[in-house]
Amino acid sequence: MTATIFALASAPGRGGVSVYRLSGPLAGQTVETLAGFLPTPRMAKRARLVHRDETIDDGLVLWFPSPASFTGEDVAELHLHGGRAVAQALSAALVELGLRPAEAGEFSRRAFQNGKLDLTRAEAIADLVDAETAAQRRQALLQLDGGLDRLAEGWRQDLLRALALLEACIDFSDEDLPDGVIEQAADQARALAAELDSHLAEGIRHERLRDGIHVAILGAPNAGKSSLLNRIAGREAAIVSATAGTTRDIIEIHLDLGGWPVVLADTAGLREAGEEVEAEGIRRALAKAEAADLKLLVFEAGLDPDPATTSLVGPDALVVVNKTDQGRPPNLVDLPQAIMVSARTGDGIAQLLETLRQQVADRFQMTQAPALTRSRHRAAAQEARQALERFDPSLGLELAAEELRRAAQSIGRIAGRVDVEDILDIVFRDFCIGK
Ligand SMILES: Nc1nc2c(ncn2[C@@H]2O[C@H](COP(=O)(O)OP(=O)(O)O)[C@@H](O)[C@H]2O)c(=O)[nH]1
Ligand SMILES: [Mg+2]
Repeated sequence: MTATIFALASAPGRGGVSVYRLSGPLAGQTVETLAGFLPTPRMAKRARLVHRDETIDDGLVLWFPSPASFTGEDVAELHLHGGRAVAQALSAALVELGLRPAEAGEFSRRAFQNGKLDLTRAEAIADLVDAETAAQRRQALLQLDGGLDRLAEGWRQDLLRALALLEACIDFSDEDLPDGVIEQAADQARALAAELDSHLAEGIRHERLRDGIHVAILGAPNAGKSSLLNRIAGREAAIVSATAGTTRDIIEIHLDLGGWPVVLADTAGLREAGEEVEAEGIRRALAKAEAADLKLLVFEAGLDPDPATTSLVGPDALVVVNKTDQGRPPNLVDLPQAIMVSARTGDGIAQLLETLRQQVADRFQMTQAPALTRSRHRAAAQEARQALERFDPSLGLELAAEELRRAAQSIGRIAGRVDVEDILDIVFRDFCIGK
């Protein structure tokens, strides 16, 4: 028999309400034992929960009989006073009554297995729980709405239709077939390939939105990169030192920039390395610059722009001139649209952040929804794309049909319609307990 599981589904502060969720065959019987009754389905009812003549708490109980519940199983919810003693007494009682604590993601996993959620919606729940900014929340809600599931299922149906056309050609002899059937299948495959290309191109940006948009701070040693990061972070996140070359590792802070999730990374100074550790820092700084979505290039007012940093000026870089508080005029030869700041006094930082926000918004404003938001989705779409690349009816109908079958299989993996066991662990691994 399936185990009945329970978990604290909310994490309240002191004085808050704790919601416990129970799911499985023992859920109803457990509520009856503790509350003395089973409430009308989906109606909250006040109850005193008693176990072995000891009152655990006075709260609300809800009853969601199978199949109309989140997991599709019998589900009960107990809304109790938040507090450690209540949690301890309840957990002990539930375990004694034969339930066990749920593992991370186990409720969603059961919902998926009972056909209540497809994988993209399950992932959207995890994303919503993790969403830290408005843009991430909106993206998660779109996916929770089933947009990606419908999109992928539409692609899969297109592939299955094209496959059916080809199979008809294989099964019947030439003379029985209406003209143009093979061409029709080939047209469908071509159209789908083009659509996959456009979604794959945009998918990277959606993944970035999910994971955070990466901005690297680069510049010569002592230009004030670490001070700038600290000023933006509002705390001592990076070690600032008057000795050149002290930032040897990468320090990152996460920002909510007007709704956009930004990961801002400090780096070591760009110059000839004096010692081995520093050389490694510079190597990492350049790798970070390469991988970043945007770069903040920091120059020091009054000094000639150093060639290493100047070489990084480009459309994905913002030029910042720091230490404007020292009264030395900025040397702006070859530096377009520089933003003047002082990490020391905070002057210009608001304008820098606003410019950065605009750049991020310009780049990441999405045109395509729903979207491939995870590398898992992209990998599946890419596999399908490769199968369509190989698809060529002129090389033999059986071979061509096989490629369509492969493409449909890959696309089916996005929503979890095929090869389910392989991907379940990957998907539910990152969930939190109680979801
Ligand atoms: N006057 C002034 N000094 C600054 C400013 N920003 C940084 N510094 C100083 O410049 C030195 C190097 O700063 P740091 O942030 O470690 O530079 P990094 O090597 O680019 O990370 C430190 O002594 C800072 O106090 C600024 O805006 N004005
Ligand atoms: Mg530094």
